Amino acid sequence: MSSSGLRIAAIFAILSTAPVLFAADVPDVPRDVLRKAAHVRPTPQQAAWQELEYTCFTHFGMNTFTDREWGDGKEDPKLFNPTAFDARQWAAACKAAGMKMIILTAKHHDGFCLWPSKYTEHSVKSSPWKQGKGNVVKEVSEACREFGLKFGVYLSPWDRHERTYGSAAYNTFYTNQLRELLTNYGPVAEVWWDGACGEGPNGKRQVYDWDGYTKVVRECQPGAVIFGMGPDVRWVGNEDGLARESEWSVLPEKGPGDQTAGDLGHRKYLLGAGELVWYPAECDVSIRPGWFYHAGQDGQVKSLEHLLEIYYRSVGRNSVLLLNVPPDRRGLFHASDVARLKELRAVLDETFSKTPFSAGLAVGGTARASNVRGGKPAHLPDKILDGDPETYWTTDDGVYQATIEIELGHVKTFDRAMLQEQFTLGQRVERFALERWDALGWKPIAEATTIGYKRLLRFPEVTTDRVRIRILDSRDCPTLREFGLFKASAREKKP
Ligand code: FUL
Repeated sequence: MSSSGLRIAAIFAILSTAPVLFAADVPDVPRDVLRKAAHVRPTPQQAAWQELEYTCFTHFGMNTFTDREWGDGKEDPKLFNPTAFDARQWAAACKAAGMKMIILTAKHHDGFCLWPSKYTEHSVKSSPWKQGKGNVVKEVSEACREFGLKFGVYLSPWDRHERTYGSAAYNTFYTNQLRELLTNYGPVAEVWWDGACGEGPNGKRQVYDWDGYTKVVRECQPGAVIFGMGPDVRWVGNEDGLARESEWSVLPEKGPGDQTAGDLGHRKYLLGAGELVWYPAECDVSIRPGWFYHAGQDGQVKSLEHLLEIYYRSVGRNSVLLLNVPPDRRGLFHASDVARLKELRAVLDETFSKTPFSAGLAVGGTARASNVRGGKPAHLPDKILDGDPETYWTTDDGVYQATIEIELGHVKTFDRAMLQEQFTLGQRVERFALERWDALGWKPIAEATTIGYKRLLRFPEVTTDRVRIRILDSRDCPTLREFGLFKASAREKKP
């Protein structure tokens, strides 16, 4: 590809949307804009969230009992009556699965609240469950703490029950509820806002006060990230759990709640003005066809193969996976879902090292780089094999291509590779290749575009004692934090 072709590819990636929309009219991206993009960094909250990698969504509420996906708000609270509710069973299953957080639907579009909100009667307090004394939010937040998981809340902005919906008064109602959730249940790591919007009983469409809501989150839970209509975490754009081949965490700015910000004109304008922000992708998907539990879908839990595909194309593509597991009418994760989560964990553990940041089959290898920043020991390429996420290899300024050669010590067989950039310094690599040595020279293994927080590569089995990573293009001097080689579990279907 020519260098101007590369620049055009780069702007597609910056915009992180369908290239075809932009092909005709986007000019070359100058190096200074690329460098600027390469230096946009995550906030500490965004960085901590990214490291979670694999998280759980739990859709539980009125719909669980009406067998619906979207309630209309007219449901009788008496229908909510789980027979064996146990948040510890959810948390234990998530923990064993290697998930790091549970995000609970504290309120879905039907407006029924899983905690006894002071601001409505449409909640667990009007249900027969625990004689109206139950509190799902409290029990789930406590179970998360007990099992060492982060806790997050989905408070649907769209509320089909609340009478004030469609007026300014609803914004006060919503912020009151937000405050309740964010002050009474300990640390909240993520607040989840979709843009769902409708008309209230007055026939008017609700105008949400996203800035006001965001202020409440910042004030009550400064450690939390806000998904979707908030400024911290971006929806990947589909509900299949799949990120793009090139998933950039740096994008033109989108103001909180600005629903028009996604259009081409706005993005181009802001890019021209140099407004770039760290806005990483989250991949949400359900383990079943529906977000809520439906007994009729017990036979449709996603297969191991499907979940592995999702894992490689979300966690392995610079995104966080948010996998929904809907509790059933007992208030428990169904046995089929628990079994599938366990199976997925077992296979991932067989394939990848259980030790975080381990280089796997590359442990003990020796690395040489074409360039080391200032020739300093702190940035030598062996830093990518040391299992220490704090250390990293990087090059001198102005170096956009580089090579690291790794001698594995003896012949190894592998079919998976893992690369990480030191993403807290920015996302830079645009294209790279992995190659193996054989008697006749260097042969390609795989080529890909972005790395970001993590890139997982799958390829047919390779046997060699030497590999090399070639950074083919980078927005500024590249960094690599960790690198690993692995042999897939025999239970993984091979590409
Ligand atoms: C959407 C909702 O409309 C769905 O019911 C579900 O909660 C999904 C995760 O987000 O916006």
